[in-house]
Amino acid sequence: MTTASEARGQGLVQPLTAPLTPFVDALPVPRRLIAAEQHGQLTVRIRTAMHRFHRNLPESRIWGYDGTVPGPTIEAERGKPVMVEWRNELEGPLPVVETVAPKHVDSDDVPVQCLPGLSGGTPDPRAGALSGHAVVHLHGGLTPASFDGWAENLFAPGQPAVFHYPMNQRAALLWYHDHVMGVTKFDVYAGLAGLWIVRDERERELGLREGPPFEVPLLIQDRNFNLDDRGRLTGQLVHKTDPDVMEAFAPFTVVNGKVWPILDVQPGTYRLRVINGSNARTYRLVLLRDGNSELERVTQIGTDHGLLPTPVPLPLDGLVLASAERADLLVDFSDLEPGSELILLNTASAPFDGASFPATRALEAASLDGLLPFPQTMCFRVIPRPSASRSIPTVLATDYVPPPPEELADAPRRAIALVEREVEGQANMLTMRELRIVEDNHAGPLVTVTNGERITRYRAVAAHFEDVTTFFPMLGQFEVWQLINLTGDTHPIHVHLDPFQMLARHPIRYQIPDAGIEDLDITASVILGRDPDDELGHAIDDNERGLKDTIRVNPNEIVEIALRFTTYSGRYMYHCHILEHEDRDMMRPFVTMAPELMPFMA
Ligand SMILES: [Cu+2]
Repeated sequence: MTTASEARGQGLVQPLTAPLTPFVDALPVPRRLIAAEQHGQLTVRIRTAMHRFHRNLPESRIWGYDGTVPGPTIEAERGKPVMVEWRNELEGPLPVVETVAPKHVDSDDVPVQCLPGLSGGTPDPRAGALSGHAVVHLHGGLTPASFDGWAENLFAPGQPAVFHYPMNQRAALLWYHDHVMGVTKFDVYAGLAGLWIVRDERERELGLREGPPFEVPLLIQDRNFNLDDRGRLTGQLVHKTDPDVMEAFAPFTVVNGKVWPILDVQPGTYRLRVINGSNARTYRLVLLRDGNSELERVTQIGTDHGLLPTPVPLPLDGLVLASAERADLLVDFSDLEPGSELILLNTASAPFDGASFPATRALEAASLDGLLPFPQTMCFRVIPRPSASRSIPTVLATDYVPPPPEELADAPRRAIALVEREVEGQANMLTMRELRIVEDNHAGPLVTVTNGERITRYRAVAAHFEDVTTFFPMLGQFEVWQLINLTGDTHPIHVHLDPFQMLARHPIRYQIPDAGIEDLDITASVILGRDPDDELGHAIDDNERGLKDTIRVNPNEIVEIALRFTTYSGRYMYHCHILEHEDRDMMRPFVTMAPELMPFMA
């Protein structure tokens, strides 16, 4: 039997029948809130509201900035400060049912995360008691610490918060979202996310599109919904995990607040500002026409913190975006006949571990075991208009400088091990173990990193968010951070404040003895060099060579990044951007320091 979704999915093979029809709702474009039109002074009300995720779904209760999902897109100018009064008017309870299903699969062996409803789980009353504490973080913002949205500095409903954003930073697509300690996964899932675009003269010199119809922001998220007692979708948001998978990977892909929307496009060049705003899901996006990959239509011009030095093609397998990563894309539809349809499809199974999947096989990407029952993301349909393609500039950013090797040679180096620990009767706990080099005669649990003849010995000095702060980077000085992944999944690691640059991905192999992972201590031996069973490329994609604030650290690898904090002193955070990891407990503080204050640190 051919379902409507298969027919509309251009031959896409799906193991489950989609309970919602894809590509029937028009892609919404969030309302623009242009700071210059309001003298840089904005008020955003954080409200409980109703939102319809699909025309065949009842309305859903949500929490949204200005009561919408996504919130309004704030547009700012480089160098022109923006003040936002974030007015918390939330009314509880949390509009999301939180549950842990009792089993990973249902009676038909279908992983429960592929299915709507609670799958036998009971709603968590503690989540149901959440009444709407909030704190807003501008992701990618070069923001003074007081206004960065420290995860514990909350404002309850009725309590005011006025944040100042200097906007002394490159043009880029940022996003603002909730960051409350321990419950970011619920608050963002409930709808608390919006886009923030910084614009500057360089982009205007290049003639890049600004605003509708040719500049289109795409905030991609996954969501799940409850069922009524007759098995019909209710629209109530469900955050469901299971005993095997502690992250929520929801079956329905939502773009700008609609499930599987469709966008009518003119035969011209579009600028798509794409961001993955999902809790946990990584996307590998492929553009298909008549079942064939047409990635060559797409050129990437920018990444997390704005323009790349030169345009780059997408990776052959497709554009990988983990949670919070962004891409600025130019897509050429100019040669297409009216009525042509192109589908943006996701080929990344979940949890994502970096494994490749060829774009040529994209139609077979659906996978129940891979928690990807419905790979379709959205559809573009060409409408009759005169054709107008635009040439793509060959030189983009003129201010991009790679980190100077001589400064890196003397740079302080910090090592962080990403570690997953099983906890009896509870979800696994993920932490970032900050490592300190120890003497050769040190006794006790150690992480050794062997690079050829050289062995570096470390002990863990911090693991949990509330452990002592150990990172005090000096303003103006380059640092090199090594992120050592000792888990089986890819983690998108986000550092607040200034952007950073990718230096290297080193393949590693490692051993952790039984009981080697304790609450703080860890015993592991890490050897640089490829494991024979490791099939990952560990390459740096061209689009990872720009200014990044979130970087994927794949299994069996060490990622090295060069950071330099430039402007603001204070207490900031770095964390995994898989929200279920961040909340449990893959987040750590660091304090940026003016050099003149360092001698006075006790
Ligand atoms: Cu993680």
